[in-house]
Amino acid sequence: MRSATRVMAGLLMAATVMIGGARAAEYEVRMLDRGEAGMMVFEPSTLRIAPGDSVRFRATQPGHSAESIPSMTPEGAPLFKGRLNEEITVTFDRPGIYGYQCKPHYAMGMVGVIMVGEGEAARANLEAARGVSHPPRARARFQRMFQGLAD
Ligand SMILES: [Cu+2]
Repeated sequence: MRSATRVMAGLLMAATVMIGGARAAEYEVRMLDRGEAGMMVFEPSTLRIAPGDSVRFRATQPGHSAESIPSMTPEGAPLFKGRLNEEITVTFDRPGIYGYQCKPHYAMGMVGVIMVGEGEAARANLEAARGVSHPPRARARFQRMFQGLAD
């Protein structure tokens, strides 16, 4: 049952939409009090997407938000900032690493990373993003996420 649900979620996340003739995907990140990685999480907390794809931050449970961490955003890319309980959809046009947080639960480690694009362009700000300092729980989760993006 659990795995069937996951497969369905995966199919939904991979649903593609047509934008100006190019195929762009829309992904979903849920904001949760409790997930597979523990308390106060974005799920999935790591995404690899293509330029032009968008991510919908779902207010699955109340009390959360999604907003950019400016020091973990590619140079020149727009910042996003959802209010508490707000569901936002963000389109990522510029390649690179995007770190984001839930404002109320940043110190509890409610953070996530989106890698846009592939190769050099996607990693242009990787070292800068990895070098940003955070409270201990956020730091620990970011470290695991960056390990997952290393290959
Ligand atoms: Cu939160």
